Amino acid sequence: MKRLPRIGITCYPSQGGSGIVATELGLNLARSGYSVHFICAGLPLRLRHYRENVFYHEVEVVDYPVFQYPPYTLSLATAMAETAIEHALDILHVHYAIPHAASGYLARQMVGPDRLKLITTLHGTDITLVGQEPGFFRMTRFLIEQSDAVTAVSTFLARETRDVFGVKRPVTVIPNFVDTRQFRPLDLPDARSRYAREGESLIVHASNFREVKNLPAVVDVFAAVAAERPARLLLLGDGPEREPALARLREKGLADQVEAPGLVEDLGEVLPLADLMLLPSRHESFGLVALEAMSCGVPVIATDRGGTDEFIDDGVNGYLRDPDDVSGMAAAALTVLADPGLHRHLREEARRDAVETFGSRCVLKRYVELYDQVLAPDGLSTPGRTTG
Ligand code: GMT
Repeated sequence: MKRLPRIGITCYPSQGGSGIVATELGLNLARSGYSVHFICAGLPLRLRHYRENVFYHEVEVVDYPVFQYPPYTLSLATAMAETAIEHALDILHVHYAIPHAASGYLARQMVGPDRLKLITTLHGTDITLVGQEPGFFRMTRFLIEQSDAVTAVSTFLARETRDVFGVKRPVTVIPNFVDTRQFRPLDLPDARSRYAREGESLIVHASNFREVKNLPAVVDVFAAVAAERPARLLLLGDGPEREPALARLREKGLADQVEAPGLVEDLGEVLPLADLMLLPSRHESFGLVALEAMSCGVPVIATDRGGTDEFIDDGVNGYLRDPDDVSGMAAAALTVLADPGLHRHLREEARRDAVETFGSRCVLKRYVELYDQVLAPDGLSTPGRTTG
């Protein structure tokens, strides 16, 4: 019997969506019998417990007084190559191009391009922001072209990759997915009462609190809603914009209507307690947390910039608004919160779409098909095509 490919996965271990997607992908593959080796700078957030077929290799970054900066990319490349040789990996699947695709490229060259394939999954700012920095542009384009396969988490991101970098190679769209058993509707009045009193609407925002998440809009929309009806805001996650957001809430006299517990590992237990999610990002290539909320039956008012319209249907299972349209977002929130029938309808539609189209099982088989194509004798790609 043909053995299943052995997969190495590299991702950022932090709370960002790319690390979550990579970890969930690896865990699902391991459940299906694949050996999955995570090669990362730290233990990914959702990889805390022992699981069969899952292996974790922490990258030790070598420092030396002569280095101005410790060369993480090179230590990662070495760890990838050593793991690939020792465990006979077939594929390195890297998430977030910079610098993971560079390390993967080096590792593949060290091991031998016939023995080890490189798949790069693009997640967002690796293409829309960081990858376009003049200091990274040429390198990002080179890595996209040199990978054996490239995937993007939305059609928007695949288009952006082709338009901005002028690459001709195929970029396969494999959308993000959600474990619909872990993220499911729950009716838990006791748990909810930790965050909101009887009669109060509970509005949630969850992110890594970076500038792109547009926290001022979260605060302003919440302020507009709270001016009209009893409401509380639940801020989940942590990052540089968390303190400024809390300060803005204090300035508006809303400090005692906010709960900000920081990073919550079991998001699937908390999201279903909310009535509505706000995700007014400056842009989102996908917006995984919005899909997780929808899977919990929580409608989302999300940014209309990026790939959110690939799973949010405005007015049907949530709302899409311009990130600067605070009054539009507040109006949508007030409409849905004031109308239990509409709210129920949105909740049901959100859950249904998450289950039917974006459940792990539907989406993961597309990664498996890609692995098989990349490993097929005639392969998928022709690394080396450059556009100058
Ligand atoms: O690109 C980023 O900002 C980082 C990345 C992350 O690690 O959170 O986020 C991106 O990847 C997620 C998972 O695929 C997507 O759901 C997010 O939309 C995307 N972030 C942005 O496009 C801003």
